[in-house]
Amino acid sequence: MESQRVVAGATASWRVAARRFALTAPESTRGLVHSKTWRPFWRCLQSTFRALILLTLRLRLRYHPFPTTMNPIVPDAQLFRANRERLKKLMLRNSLAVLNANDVLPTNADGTLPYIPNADLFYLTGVRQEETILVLAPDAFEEKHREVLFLRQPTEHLATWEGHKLSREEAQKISGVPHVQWLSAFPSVLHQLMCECEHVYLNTNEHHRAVVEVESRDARFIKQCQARYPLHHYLRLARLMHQLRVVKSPREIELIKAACAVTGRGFRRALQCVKPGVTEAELEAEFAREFIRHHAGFAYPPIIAAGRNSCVLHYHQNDQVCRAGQLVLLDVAAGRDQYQSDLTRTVPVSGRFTRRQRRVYQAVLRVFRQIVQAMQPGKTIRDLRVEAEALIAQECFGLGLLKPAQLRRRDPDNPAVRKYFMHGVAHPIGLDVHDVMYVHQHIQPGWVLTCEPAIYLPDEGFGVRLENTIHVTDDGPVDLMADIPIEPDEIEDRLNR
Ligand SMILES: [Mn+2]
Repeated sequence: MESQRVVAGATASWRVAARRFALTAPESTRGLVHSKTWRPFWRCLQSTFRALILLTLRLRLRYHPFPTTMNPIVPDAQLFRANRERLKKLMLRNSLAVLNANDVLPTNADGTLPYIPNADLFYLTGVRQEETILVLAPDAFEEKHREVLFLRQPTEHLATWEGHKLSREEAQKISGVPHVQWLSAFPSVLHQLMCECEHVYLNTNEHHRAVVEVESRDARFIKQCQARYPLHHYLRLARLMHQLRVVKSPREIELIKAACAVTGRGFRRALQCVKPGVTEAELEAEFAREFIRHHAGFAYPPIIAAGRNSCVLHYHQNDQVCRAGQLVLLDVAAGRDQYQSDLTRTVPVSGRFTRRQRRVYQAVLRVFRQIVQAMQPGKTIRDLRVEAEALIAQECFGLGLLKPAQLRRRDPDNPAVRKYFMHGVAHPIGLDVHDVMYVHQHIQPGWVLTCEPAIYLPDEGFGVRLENTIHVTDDGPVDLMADIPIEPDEIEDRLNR
């Protein structure tokens, strides 16, 4: 919006300049630069150029242009409007839902962590600005109360210190929410709606692995709301959000694909630098360069783990030297426009796998392919894990790691294979890397899952994990990272170019 205003302003001053030019055209061109008549013209020309430069910068920053070779899709109001419609269909009659933005989290002194928008609020509005509130009341008496977005009111002071804040028109354009108000209007609108409605959906973090030690904005709001209106029927919005978010629409798939494409670029770039003596940090920097250039970021803290470090599941130190003969595990992927991807490759630092490394690599790759094929609607994530454990146990037998007796002794809660493969084989991914779902849910078409089998051999100084982002469809699984090298020959070829 602002950039359009800049253009409009520039065009207007250009017109004034042109008119002045027409009036003074007969004058000799000799005195052009110095003449008083011409000065306004030059000034206008200058400001037009300045406006054009600003416009270019602003477009680059705000609208994330993408090279034409990559998918140019960006999330838009159509997506968020459709998401709200899907949610409203699940809400009880005469109900209200309120969603709050995440807090800006403090660090030390006056520092703050980089802002992470609330995924549910983004899913329903596309707005990534702090302090935003969304209210949905599909059956509200007043039409203007059925969908309302509340924003922090922009001020000169905020503009100077923090930069641009959304205008009401901009928020309306991004989200498609018809009514956008400043936060100061929220208490009275809320009170009116609370007096009308019976059921209230509020948001909590119900991710099955979430460890929440700080109180979120939503959690504070729940306390305030229940204290002020204790007799309403309160419901869990998370139950509905999980149900919706786990099934991705075609538009969301395009967005995840765009993130996968940036991940592929980063991996190919990092491969060019893998050689004995390179540090894990230098490889991380190669990924970062490629991601940032393409308006993306790390989807999660990258794991760049050489040698034995590859057996540390959440290794984030990334500061060791990669040595000849070692493998380096790269669990690094990009997130873009809030949509995430997840990739792991394990590559030989010297450019060639040893025989043993290659055997283990191919064992993991076989399991990877079988589990991708096993990603069919109707199964649960747990089913996939059980299948993966059985396959990896067989491979471990082939590799001389497990004995036949260990294979026969079946303890479903603690199979012998967990010594070499101790984590899950799949998780949903989307707005969050470990996206929301309920563990008992059956996989449906539209789910996007990672497939990440591994074999860890700390005693031998290496582990191998391979991971891609997979789209489950009616016609079978589609590997959204099928173009990213995974065959050991191709990895070696690239390393030796
Ligand atoms: Mn993963």
